[in-house]
Amino acid sequence: MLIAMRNFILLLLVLTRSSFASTVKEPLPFLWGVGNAAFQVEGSPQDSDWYRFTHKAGAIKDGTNADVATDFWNRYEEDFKLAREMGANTFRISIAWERIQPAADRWDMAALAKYERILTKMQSYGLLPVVTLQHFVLPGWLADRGGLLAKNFPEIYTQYAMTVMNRLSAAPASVKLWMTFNEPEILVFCGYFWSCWPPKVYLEPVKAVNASANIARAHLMTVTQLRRAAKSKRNLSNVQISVAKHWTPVQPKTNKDGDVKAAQFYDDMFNRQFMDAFLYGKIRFLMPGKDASVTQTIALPDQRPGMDFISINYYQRSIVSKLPVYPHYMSVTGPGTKNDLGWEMYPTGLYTLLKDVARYKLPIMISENGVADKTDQYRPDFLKAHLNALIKAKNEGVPVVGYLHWSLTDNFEWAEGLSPRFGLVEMDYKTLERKPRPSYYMYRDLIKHYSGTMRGLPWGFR
Ligand code: GCO
Repeated sequence: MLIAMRNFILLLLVLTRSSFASTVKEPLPFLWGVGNAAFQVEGSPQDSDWYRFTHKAGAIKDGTNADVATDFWNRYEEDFKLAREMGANTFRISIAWERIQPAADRWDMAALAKYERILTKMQSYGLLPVVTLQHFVLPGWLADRGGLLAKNFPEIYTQYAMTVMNRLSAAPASVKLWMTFNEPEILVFCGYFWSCWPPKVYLEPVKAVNASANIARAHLMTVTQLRRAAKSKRNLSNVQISVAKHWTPVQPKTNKDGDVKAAQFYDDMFNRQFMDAFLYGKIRFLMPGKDASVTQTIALPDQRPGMDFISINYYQRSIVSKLPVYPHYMSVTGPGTKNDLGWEMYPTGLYTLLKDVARYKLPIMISENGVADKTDQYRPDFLKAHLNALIKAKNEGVPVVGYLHWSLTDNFEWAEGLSPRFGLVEMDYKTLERKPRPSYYMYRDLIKHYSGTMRGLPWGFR
């Protein structure tokens, strides 16, 4: 009798649960994870603007390149295993556009199938995939046509993005969390203003605003097509999309009017104008300089915001002052202790920005946060302090849904080369051996400690 009753109760539970699940979104767990990007880890590169750049004499500070990197293209399973053993439940990667579309009129289905295998393997380790469609790198043929400024860039990008999402949102890869671009503002500023990355032009504000507008148009066009397609295609119906936005909390150097105004301008130019474009279709890009502005409004379907969640990469704050000469502002790192790249470590900034970004009233994922620290002298405390800041904001009601540390392993740090070490796991680039640092174990313990208390929020797709 007892057994029959127990079975009846169990059956009842299953029935209520499944009918409930079909009407209410189940919360995802809090996302604990790590992230990387194709060019920085995969190795075996194809023709791209960055491949060409890394093979130019003197372009990369330490003279290294990303031809092998961590060989993630072949060794991804080792990294999934390490992430899983650390207790992570999420792993962010990016797709190399130049592999999928090696020429304007050629699509490489074998490369797409390889990503499908990588993502399926990832999930067999209990890791939820977060996938970035463009993380700084453009195919060589597109760079030849002008890169971000190419004629029809938004259409070209959208065709690529939809091809990838159509395939990889379906089983077996079943990716539901996507980012169209990584750090568009860094891409634009480094390419057209500060002259650090390809196409490496210096102080070209008109090109910078046009490139920003093209990225925003590409994002909005992709979101529009995705939402239209989602009405009839099941695999796309519960996809969530965002842009990984680098966000720097901005502070004026002094209370003087000039510094305060310069800081406001910098904050708008670097942080807010991008959010207004991606969320509301309000393309209003301004850079210092005559004629350096673009304005346009793009209507979004169903009046929904153009991002389903907010995704933030946080590294440091910016201290801004007025400059008497062009570009009329100067931004420097803060006064606190610096990491190996000279960036201030400032956990309070994570709290400040979360409180600020809460204004957009969407779930917020910290999609990057980490530190260049070769000897791992700072990383364990860095992790603790940043997670404390995150939890403080979450406890005060900010809808934070995840934290992805940058990065699981050391990797290729763009124009700086292989020297900066961002990994919880140290890379021996000669043997490609992966050796967990003390901070790997610290993150494992922190995940374990917080997992019991950190609840997910009712967002997501299940
Ligand atoms: C960026 C990128 C990463 C970097 C990381 C450390 O912010 O530049 O998203 O590719 O490697 O941020 O600088």
